[in-house]
Amino acid sequence: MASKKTYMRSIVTSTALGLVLIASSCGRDINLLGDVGDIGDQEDPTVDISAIPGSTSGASAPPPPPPLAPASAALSATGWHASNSTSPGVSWAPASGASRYEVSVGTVAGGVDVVDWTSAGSGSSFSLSGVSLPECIDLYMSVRAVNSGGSSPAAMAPGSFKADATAPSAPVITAITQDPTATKSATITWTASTDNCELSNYRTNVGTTSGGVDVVPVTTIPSSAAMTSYQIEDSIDSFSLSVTSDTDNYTSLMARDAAGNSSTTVVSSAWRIYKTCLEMHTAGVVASGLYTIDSDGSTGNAPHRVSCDMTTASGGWTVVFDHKDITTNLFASKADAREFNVGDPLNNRYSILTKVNEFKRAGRVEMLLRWPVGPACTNSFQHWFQNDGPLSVPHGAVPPGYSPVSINSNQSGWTGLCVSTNIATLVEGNCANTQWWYAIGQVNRFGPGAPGCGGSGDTQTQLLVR
Ligand SMILES: [Ca+2]
Ligand SMILES: [Ca+2]
Ligand SMILES: [Ca+2]
Repeated sequence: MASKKTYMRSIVTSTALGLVLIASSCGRDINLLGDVGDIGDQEDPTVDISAIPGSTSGASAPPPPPPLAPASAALSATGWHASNSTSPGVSWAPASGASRYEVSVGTVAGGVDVVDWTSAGSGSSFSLSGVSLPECIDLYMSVRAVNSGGSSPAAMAPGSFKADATAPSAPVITAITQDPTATKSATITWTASTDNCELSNYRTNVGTTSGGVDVVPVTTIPSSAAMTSYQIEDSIDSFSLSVTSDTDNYTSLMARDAAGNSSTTVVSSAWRIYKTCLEMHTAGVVASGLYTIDSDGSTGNAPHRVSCDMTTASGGWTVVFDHKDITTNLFASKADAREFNVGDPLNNRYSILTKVNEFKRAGRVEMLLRWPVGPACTNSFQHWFQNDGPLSVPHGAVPPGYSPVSINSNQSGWTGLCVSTNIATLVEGNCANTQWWYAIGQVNRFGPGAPGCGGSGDTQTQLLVR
């Protein structure tokens, strides 16, 4: 302590000569004059006089001239900045004579109205932190050099940035349209997100669990700020998609703003390529129309486009045979009538009779044979069960499991459907007798059309199953 007191006396002596000494220790400015009266009885190891510039010279040098401004300054990034408490980095060319630097932020180039000159150390780059920047507007940064003689003019970093630390609102999925195929997702529709600054786009992913990414990883929907619906399609918009049939999928959606902030993620209800129109109907799809199903499940044949009747007799019917304009539009062969124009259910000659057994439930198939345009029985139909599809039932007896539900015509001994032995048609509905009424898959003309419901003038025949 003796040596300490000696140093302090030298300060007092200097004071007597008119010097004012300020020492900085541990980050605190200490007016040593104010401490003089305490010298005799305090122990203050924090003041090291040897570190005070000029303390041993006994005279002050004139202040140096202020340094020149840094020759250049630059922002590490211009444009959107996903923070309002930090700035982008600003860097500069070291200025001769500088002992340290200061940076500022303003709403105009060179401005200090947002963050006034703030110490930036003695290096050549700095990022502000712990500040509160206004969001969404152009902000500009400047740097100046400082020494004990003053400060340089400002060097303005070219360009500007916009702070945005606020995420967009989450989109709200309002509908999911059941229209997936092997290469297309269901269509999701949503209420647009909003952002405090600028909404940029949406990102989406698909998984077999809610929020999952195992089907489609998180991918940006390009140029999509104004979008409110989207259907992911393989090889479109950077997406790669292969949908597995008979498996639930979930589509996730999030919005992003221009700064890259993401909203919370929302997830759709489940969607899938169903096996049958009845499964879709049971899942809540109530609109008749064209859909893709995979009637033999995730393996075997590829999914196929079908027409679903969601209203007749409680709905859920898959059209498996549709023959229009029978008078002039016969099948070329019985083989054609077994399976024709798969995937094109609106064609004048459409048949997936080969797939009927894929629609079995509890060991039997529910069928509906319909004549939409008559003239004999317009829009009337036969509605029944039998154990197997008609291609699996030989002619000669009532098909096993035949069980009528609603039958409009018993002409010529209707019994359900079986393979016909007649050269004119593939399938018929008089399995236990020699007639071939209720013909399906005609290759020869019969009178003005088909022998169908109660006559021979029917020009369109449809078979539906569920
Ligand atoms: Ca924002
Ligand atoms: Ca399949
Ligand atoms: Ca017969």
